[in-house]
Amino acid sequence: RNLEDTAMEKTLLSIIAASGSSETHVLINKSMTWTEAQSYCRANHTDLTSVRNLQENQKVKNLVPSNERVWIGLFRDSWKWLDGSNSSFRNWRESEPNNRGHKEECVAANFEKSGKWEDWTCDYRRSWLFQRKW
Ligand SMILES: [Ca+2]
Repeated sequence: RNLEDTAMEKTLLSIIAASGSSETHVLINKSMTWTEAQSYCRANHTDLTSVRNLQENQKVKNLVPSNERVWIGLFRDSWKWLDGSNSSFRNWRESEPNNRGHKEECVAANFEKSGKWEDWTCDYRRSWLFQRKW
């Protein structure tokens, strides 16, 4: 494979991603901090998963074992999605976000609780979800 082929492939993938109707979520069972997971995603031209509605929550619920908490792409900048998604959907667990110790900046979905969200310190190591649009 030469460089030109690789460039072409990237372009094609970008086009498909931009038009993307079908979005795939992938669970990575390798414990990382939220920031490490984000870096890994960025290096692969993707992002940690956005959960923008109940339908997407169901999608990821089918993917993650029900005893797990996983990082998702939401972070405290008045709660924004990494990929820039706009959505008013919120799925916080009761009494969350509670910002314990004033340093809980990242969000994990708790699949013991149907994927409800909890804010956590970003340096906690856990599995994580990323999304790809091809
Ligand atoms: Ca919390």
